[in-house]
Amino acid sequence: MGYMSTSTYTLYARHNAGSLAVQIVLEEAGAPYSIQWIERTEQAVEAYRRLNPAGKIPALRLPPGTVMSESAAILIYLATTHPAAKLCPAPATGAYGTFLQWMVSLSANTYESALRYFYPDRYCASGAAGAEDVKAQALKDYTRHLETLGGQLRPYVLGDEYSAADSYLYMLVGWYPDNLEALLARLPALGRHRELMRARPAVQRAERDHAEPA
Ligand SMILES: N[C@@H](CCC(=O)N[C@@H](CS)C(=O)NCC(=O)O)C(=O)O
Repeated sequence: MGYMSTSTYTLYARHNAGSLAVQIVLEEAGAPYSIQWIERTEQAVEAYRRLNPAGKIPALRLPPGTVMSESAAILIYLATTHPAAKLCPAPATGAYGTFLQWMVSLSANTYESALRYFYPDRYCASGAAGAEDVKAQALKDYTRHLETLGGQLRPYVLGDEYSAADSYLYMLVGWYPDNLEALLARLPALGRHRELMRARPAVQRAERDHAEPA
């Protein structure tokens, strides 16, 4: 595929997958992009591995031609390289440190527990009973991570400054596999966050595109 330089981004995406937060941030940034949907078939994923050897969604081809993966890294890259969109605090401020902290925590902790919940068999070698245990623990961890951050929203992750961390959190809350209504009732700040996010045109656009086709 090479390092062909273009003026736009290409988002490698899948319906209901981690590319949602990247599309939200591309929309918020007003960045020019196109979407390439990667199907779940073995053949499509095999071809996609030439671009992203891990085979995971999302990946983003940057205008210089580099294809990068890892959702948090992509979001940080976009937020930092589109300063006019104000999707993260200015580097060298304390708030930027807090931004990086939550971006990495959302990826390493919250997203990680979601993956453990949805792919439990990858996390144990002892068959179905073990996978059920992994899944139960993953749900507890998922809940705990959302409680930790949910208790700190004022109303956004960084206080009154909206940032790319909010798109990331919004996506991960949307995947919550247990009783989401009950969670949001218990964590009103998280419920309010969800309402604020849903009112944003960038979120509406990305959600429409990321919905599973009928
Ligand atoms: N750490 C990666 C995780 C990406 C990831 O696992 N994505 C899921 C979709 S949300 C995926 O590609 N799953 C397909 C698979 O693992 O086979 C990131 O943050 O980008």
